[in-house]
Amino acid sequence: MNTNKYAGIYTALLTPFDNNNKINEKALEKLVKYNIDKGVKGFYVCGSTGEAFMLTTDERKYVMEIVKSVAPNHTLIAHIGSIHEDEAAKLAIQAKDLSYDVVSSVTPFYYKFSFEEIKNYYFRLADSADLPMLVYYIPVFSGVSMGINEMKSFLTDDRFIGIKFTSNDFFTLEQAKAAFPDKVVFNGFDEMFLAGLSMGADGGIGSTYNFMADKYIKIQELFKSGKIEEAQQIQKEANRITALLCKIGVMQAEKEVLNQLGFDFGICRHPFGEISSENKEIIAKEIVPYLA
Ligand code: MN9
Repeated sequence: MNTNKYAGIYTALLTPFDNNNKINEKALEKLVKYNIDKGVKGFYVCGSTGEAFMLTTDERKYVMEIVKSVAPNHTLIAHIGSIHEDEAAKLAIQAKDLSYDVVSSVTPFYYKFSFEEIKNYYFRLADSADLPMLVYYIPVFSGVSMGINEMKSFLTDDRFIGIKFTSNDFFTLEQAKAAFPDKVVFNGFDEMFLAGLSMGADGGIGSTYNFMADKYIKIQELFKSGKIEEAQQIQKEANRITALLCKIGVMQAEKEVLNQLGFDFGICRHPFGEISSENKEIIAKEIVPYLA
């Protein structure tokens, strides 16, 4: 069974904006406290879900500061990834200054970088951060696919603690965990959390955790005690909701859920659009009443 010190459930925080499109500090503080009360192990800060690539470097630093101020004793992972490598390095240093536990980066995207270039990007950042590095693997968004051999080139290095694995290639996940049992692997697709656990994931990092962390904590507990059917039942309940979120637009819908729960998260930044009143109605009737 997993005993990795990083194992557990981490909320991939959404970023709240006010009516002037500025970061809403109070709303973020409230959500972090709410997730702490639910029992999460920590937070993944400014990842895809946090609209990282639509924030300035200063805004990313500001979000990191807010989260640290409310959760000083939780495990905090700063996503610092950017294809502007100097900005990523700057964020890495800021994460260190703010006493974050781990830095993480998406694989550099958009241009078709070679694996050698990708590797050098990570190694340079791992050095500038002087913090443990978690590779953020998300081929569907980044366009970068890796197999076990590519993953090995990170996991054999002491500076790398593991992988945030947002892919349904569970065979590779299993191979990574089998070859490196002491490294941490986080499941990235919430709707497949139980599957990820069964193939060796040590926990999960997810966007639907913002308001359903309790469900994933429970799934992991049940999995550990061998109560698989009960775990499946909760995964199924969560997935009914996640399917609706995906249909509407995941992050836009998640912010609307939080708004309806009283968190004042506003809307996503452009180019994301607003969701329709019909979809708000669906969220009110088919999602919000089912959240604890
Ligand atoms: O942080 C999230 N990944 C992305 C993880 O948004 C790309 C997931 O939580 C998904 O939003 C979720 C729905 O597909 O699993």
